[in-house]
Amino acid sequence: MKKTYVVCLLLISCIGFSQERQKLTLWYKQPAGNIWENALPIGNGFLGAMVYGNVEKETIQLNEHTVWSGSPNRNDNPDALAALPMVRKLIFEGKYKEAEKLTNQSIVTKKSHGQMFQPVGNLHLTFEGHQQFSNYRRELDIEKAVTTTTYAVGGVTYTREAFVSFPDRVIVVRLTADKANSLSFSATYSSPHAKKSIAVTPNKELTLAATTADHEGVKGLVRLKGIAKIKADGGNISITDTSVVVKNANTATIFISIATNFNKYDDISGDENKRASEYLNKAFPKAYPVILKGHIAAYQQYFNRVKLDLGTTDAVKLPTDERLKNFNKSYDPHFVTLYYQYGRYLLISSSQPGGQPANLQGIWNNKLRPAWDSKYTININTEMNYWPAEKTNLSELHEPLLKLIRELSETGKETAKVMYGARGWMAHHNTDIWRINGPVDGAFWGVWNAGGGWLSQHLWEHYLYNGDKKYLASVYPILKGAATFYVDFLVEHPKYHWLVVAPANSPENAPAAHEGSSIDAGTTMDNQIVYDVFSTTIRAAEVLGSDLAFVDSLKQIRSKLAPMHIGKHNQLQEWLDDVDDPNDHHRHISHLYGLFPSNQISAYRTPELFAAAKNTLLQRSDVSTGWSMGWKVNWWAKMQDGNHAYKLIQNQLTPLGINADGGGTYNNLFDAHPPFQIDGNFGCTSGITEMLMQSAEDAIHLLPALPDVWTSGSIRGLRAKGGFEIVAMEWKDTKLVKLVVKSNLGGNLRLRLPNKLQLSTGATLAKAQGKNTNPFYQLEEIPKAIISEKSTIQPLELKETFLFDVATQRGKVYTFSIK
Ligand code: FUC
Repeated sequence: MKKTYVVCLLLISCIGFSQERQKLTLWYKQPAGNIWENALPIGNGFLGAMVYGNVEKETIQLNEHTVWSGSPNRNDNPDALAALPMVRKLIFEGKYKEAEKLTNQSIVTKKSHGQMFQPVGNLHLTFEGHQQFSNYRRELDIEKAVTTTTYAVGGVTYTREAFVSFPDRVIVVRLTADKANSLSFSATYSSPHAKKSIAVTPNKELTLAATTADHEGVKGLVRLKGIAKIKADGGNISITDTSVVVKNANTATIFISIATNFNKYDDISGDENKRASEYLNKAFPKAYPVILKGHIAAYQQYFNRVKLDLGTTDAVKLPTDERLKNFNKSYDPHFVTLYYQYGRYLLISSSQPGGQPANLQGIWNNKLRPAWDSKYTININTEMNYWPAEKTNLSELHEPLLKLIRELSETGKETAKVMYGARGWMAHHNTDIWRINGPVDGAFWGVWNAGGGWLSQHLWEHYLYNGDKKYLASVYPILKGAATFYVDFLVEHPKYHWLVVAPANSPENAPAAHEGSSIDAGTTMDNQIVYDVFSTTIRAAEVLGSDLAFVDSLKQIRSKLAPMHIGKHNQLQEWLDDVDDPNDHHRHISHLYGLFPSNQISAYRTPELFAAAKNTLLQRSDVSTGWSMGWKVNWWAKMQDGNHAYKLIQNQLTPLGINADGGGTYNNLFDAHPPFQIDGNFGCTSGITEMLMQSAEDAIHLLPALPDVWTSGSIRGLRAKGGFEIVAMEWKDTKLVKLVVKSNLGGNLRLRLPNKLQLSTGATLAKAQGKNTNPFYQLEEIPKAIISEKSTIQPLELKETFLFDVATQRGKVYTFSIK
């Protein structure tokens, strides 16, 4: 008895510090059935697939990143230019309903409201006689990016593996049986497209050709071609009119290649047949172990950069859907690790250099008409998708978004000119593969015109992490274009006399006083975005040492922007007028853009605004749609409140249907708006990072928001601004005990720590002095907030931290430990 007790104690400590590393897998005891959100996603940024793991009739649902409805098109509304003065006049006179009406008539597009990301179709595998099975398990190993389904029928164990090869650009499905000549199945295609043809060629290729849908007056002209070809060992392969049939094989490998005629947003002259054949013919001769090895190596080159350990408990023994069900009632810190790394997995699988950026569903969609067209909503969702990119060490995967921004800056020049008579470029609140910039969905949503401005900040962020001046010079014209648009578009507010954006809105929300219209001028978020666009353009020009006359005029104009306001409910005002409703629980809290992802609201530099941001967060409440909860994890991390951030993680990691009026998580750990929207996955991964490390202020802040449930843990491989890499970091009993930082760019490393550390040489760290000299840690002086006379706002009490400076050299590694 005594002995067992001791063993148990040992075991508990083993569990706590997880000596035995727990594999990162999503796994289930039952097939997905016909529920898409039970199926498991695989992808390589160009191709995506959902693997159902159904036994008798397996389905592999297929996506390709450029399969979109429509064809090259624009959706500007040139009537806007003539209507603009009147719309502004009505707004400034407080006639919001009328302004909205005129906006709907003359500003909102009369053309496409954006095209749809569409599926390719499905590959079906039918296994006769496999209705009854035992020993079933399906899993997605996110350390290898491979799904595996195993089961037994008639004493034979069958295994199916599937992955989307990164280097070979094909989907590979490997089928094996543990007894010779036991593998028999037939393969067919189906597709929901209206214009399609499915055939089997004499050389036993299963082909699917389709053309995407016409939509909102735009002709569907994307042509896709899918080819599936099977290599079998033993047995034989035959064909029918519609299927390829494998009989009595030992193993079979299916290669699926998909391509389209899409080249670029304005060019669809590619040859989908040639492309699909080329990818297939290159991959097909390769032996399975070779192609698998190449795939895993390419994937792990990204995935393995970050390792997180928050502890492991017995809960890991359960299947993923049960862990999700139990998460709020049990102690399962490893589930957060799994969800965190799943976010990185999903980004690696849906966003690769040369491909399209992750859309609302990443690259996974089975519907011809998906929710919100599964396009790019750029008033939050698309940006959120890329929040984890830099800090979780996936900087290269930011590329598809950065390219989209470049392309929007090309198409958005005409929009700025024809709609608003402005130079530079702009985009409203949505875009699609054709890089539309016009206002869609109606004035309430579409009038917002800061999509380009917000997106442009990603260009600057990429520079702050990597410090590549050549890159900065290449994107400077885009930043400048975003700023130039505002130089021309801002108008003086007749009442407040600041320069403001008009028309504007605070995305998708309306003050009660506006009788249901969202239209306004000088909303807080817009003011913050314009401030950032100007500030980053100024900084970029200064780094590049060019364009200084423009810098000068931008500084002048910037000084006339509206500062932030603290209102009568001690809240950060969403609008220039103090009209916020403290009972408004709207999912968008756009004015907290200034807290995160921007850094204008700071615990250290703007204490009153920081306190007001907290009140706003409390007033808006916690449970909401998936992405909204993901954003809140980041905000509470910025508030340095780990327990509240953790509460939001709990809210988010709740099975669908439990959070009243809110989102949650599907069995395959896809984020639920609902429906599935991938932004929440990415937002939460970003938020968990922000709980452990932040680098937005003048220092790298470690463990800024550790919740009580993660007293001990470790993380490796995070990246911070200024080219610093947190090679390793370990904490015990809430104390940071070990830290290893690599300096890739040199310069002063300023650390904000929860406790004192010493250098591995034993040298004590120098207390930080004055302004951080590191050029990547320069901060703007935020204009003083205007505080309502009715406000009683007081700065919050912050946890004690310790600030140190370490002069670093490029390429060197610095190790710190607790005394
Ligand atoms: C915005 C949000 C919705 C949804 C949609 C894709 O309109 O307000 O919640 O996320 O984008």
